[in-house]
Amino acid sequence: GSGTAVITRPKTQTKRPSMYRVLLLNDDYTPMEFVIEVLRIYFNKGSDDANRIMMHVHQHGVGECGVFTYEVAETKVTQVMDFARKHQHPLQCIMEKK
Ligand code: NFA
Repeated sequence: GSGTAVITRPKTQTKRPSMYRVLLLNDDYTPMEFVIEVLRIYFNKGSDDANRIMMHVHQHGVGECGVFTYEVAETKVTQVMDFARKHQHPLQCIMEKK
């Protein structure tokens, strides 16, 4: 405030960005092949990884597709939700802070 001297210490250290998990949620209607396609197209997974992650989501209810910075995670969620809606599947994709 007025008359108060404030000395700030210059901070040159670079902060690491917060990371976000992108998750797929299971449902009863989205075809397994569609989920595999999502994992291959939007998360750059090979067939074996894509199958494993899809089956994990199918059996456990939720599974991790990848970990990204905020803007990248948000873009993946939007792209997957738009793709699912376009094909009239109820697949849900969400992000959470690690
Ligand atoms: N449970 C879906 C089915 O049996 C497959 C699925 C897996 C859906 C992973 C969503 C996520 N057709």
